[in-house]
Amino acid sequence: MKTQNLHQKISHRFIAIVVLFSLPFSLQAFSTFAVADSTKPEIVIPNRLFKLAAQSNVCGLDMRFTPDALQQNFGVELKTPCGYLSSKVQLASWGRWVKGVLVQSEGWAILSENEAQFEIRNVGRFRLVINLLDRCRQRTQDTLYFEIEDLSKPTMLCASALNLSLPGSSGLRSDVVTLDHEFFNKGSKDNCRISQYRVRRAFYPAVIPTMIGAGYDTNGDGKLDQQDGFDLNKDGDITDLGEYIERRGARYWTPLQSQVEFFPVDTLTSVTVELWGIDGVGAFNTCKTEVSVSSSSSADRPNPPIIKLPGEPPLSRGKDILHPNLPNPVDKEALIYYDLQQSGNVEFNVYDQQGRRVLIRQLNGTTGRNEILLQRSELGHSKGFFLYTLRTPTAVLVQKMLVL
Ligand SMILES: [Ca+2]
Ligand SMILES: [Ca+2]
Ligand SMILES: [Ca+2]
Repeated sequence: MKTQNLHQKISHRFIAIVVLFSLPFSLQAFSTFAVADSTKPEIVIPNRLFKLAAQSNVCGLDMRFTPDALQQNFGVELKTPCGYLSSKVQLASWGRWVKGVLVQSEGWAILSENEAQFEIRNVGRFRLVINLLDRCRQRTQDTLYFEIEDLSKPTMLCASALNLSLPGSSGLRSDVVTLDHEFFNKGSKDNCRISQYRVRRAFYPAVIPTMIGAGYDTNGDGKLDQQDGFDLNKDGDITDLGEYIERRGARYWTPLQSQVEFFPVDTLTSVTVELWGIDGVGAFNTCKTEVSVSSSSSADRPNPPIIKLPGEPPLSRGKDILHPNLPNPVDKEALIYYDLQQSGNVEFNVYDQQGRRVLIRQLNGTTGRNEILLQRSELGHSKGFFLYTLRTPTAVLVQKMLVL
């Protein structure tokens, strides 16, 4: 390209010299001729619409607008047969933003004029007007558009395990503690901003009567399932956005709401709470925390649960733990808890008595309590003792189970 420009430059000069020495033109006539002859600078834009991803740490992009950066980011070529003098850009956003908040939704708002680099601090549509000036003082202007999209999920941080004491003052129904999402959140963030926080809690079948009493059986059929929920985003549908009661393994989860409740019946187990953060484009992420519930009044403690459940082991602190399966021996299904000190990928394997691996699962474990639900049918037809292992980022843990 440079050689070509040089070549063109030389041929222009050659024509000028020939004109100057061979023809009796006046100086006025020559200058008019020279301007008319030089080729205008050209801005080659192969595409006019671009999609760019916002940086994961900020809601926007740090952009440079030098010729090299324009070429690299947008494939723009600046052609100046007469010699490059300068290129300047005007950057505008669709709508006006102040500190990440949209204050005017329509119209182009100019963000920068003639700056070689600029820190864009919002997402959305942008217009870039390029002005190219060559050494013959000829200008060309062209425009391209790009959109910066937020593709980064929120980073969720949950409060460390909580010990919660119920007031226990005036009977079962009033002995309830309600905590909102802020209570569990200890500084979650997003590259843009988290538009919604939601929270839900796990419960075992033994807690169903209490949950029904607390109003979670929204269709009033005496059962808790996916038909029950709260239409938080008011689209007439409770099957979206975790607005329904969900069963995962041995536990149920309440719909996502702005707050969660703890009841006297919770004094029997620790309660896992899940906090959700949803950013402006609907990308979400979650974290979990454990709540141990105690009641200050023994008179308010509930009767033993109607359905006998195997006790959930206490959460381990200080090292990764693979707990014994519940129940043991295994008849139809088994629940296996494991505790991690740090979230990460873990591998779960089950081996039969001959040492053959009969099951492998790659799991994404979170800090604190995790669970694996195992179906008897997944283990083939063998009976007797099986070994199961969990490979965590820091340890390989082994347990034994008896399968009927
Ligand atoms: Ca985001
Ligand atoms: Ca129901
Ligand atoms: Ca809905």
